[in-house]
Amino acid sequence: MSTYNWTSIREYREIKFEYFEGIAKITINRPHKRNAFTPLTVKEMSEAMELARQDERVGVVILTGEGPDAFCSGGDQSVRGHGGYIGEDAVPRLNVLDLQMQIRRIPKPVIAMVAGYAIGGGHVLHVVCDISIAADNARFGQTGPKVGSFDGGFGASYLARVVGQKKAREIWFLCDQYNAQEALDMGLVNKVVPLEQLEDETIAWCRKILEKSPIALRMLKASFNAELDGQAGIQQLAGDATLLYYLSEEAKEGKNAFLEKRKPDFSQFPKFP
Ligand code: S0N
Repeated sequence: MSTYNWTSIREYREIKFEYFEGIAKITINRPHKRNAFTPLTVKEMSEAMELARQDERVGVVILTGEGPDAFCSGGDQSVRGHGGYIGEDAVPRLNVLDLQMQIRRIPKPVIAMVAGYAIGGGHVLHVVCDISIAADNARFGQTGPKVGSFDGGFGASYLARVVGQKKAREIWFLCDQYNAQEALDMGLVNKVVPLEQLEDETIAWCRKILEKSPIALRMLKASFNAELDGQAGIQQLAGDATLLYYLSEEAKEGKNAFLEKRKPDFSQFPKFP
């Protein structure tokens, strides 16, 4: 039970989406299934993530699961069909891959608040978050080769950047589970706290982040991503450079000159070394 005054931003069927003092919280709300996700869960998370991105009040996003038993146990195997997970429209999807991209591209830090199991596709979700804070009951692992699936995208390559090639291969090839201390030791999470302190600790990290320069945070996130994300990473970083340029008098001179039907005067601006 949270002691913070979260207010609901929008009602959903399989997630909760709430706001408190600059923080958006997205909670997978299927505790009876250890917070396994269906196509609808992912669709709702995706919409909430986009709303959090567009909301100028929001400086940081928390991703979590309802209850103490699980952050997320991955794709709901009971709706896994021929070519993906089957939703109400009977179409098979792997839409969690789009959500992973959104988590990486939202220009605000995303913190995974992990109690209980972070397994399979649920483990990948915490891996792609910028920061992971774990309760002491957290357990981490991949199950793909055991249940007939694999995530060869961020779930493999980015995991290897986080914990190293040997450890990432061990995690996927053996499908073992790791406790919170083991996760901390391999650099898979940033901090481990007693379960009852998990939300307090996460909010404290959010508040420290919210004190910082939003543009500096945005540029840092894009910079960390750029190398691994290739052309898409460069596009994000370059887009942010354009955003900054748009804020300058130099760029405004170009726009103003066009609107005033005159020749732009860029001579007044410094030619930095
Ligand atoms: C999480 C585990 C270890 C918890 O064990 P515990 O505490 O003993 O609880 P259980 O009794 O096992 O579970 C309680 C109830 O919850 C149901 N449940 C749990 N997890 C799932 C799940 N993933 N899907 C459906 N139901 C689930 C249990 O069945 C039980 O229900 P009842 O009480 O009715 O019996 C343990 O539960 C566990 O190991 N779970 C399975 C973990 C797993 O293998 N997940 C799937 C891994 N794969 C993915 O996530 C793929 C994701 C994906 O979309 C993808 C992405 C990119 C590329 C490819 C893919 C792809 O799918 O292939």
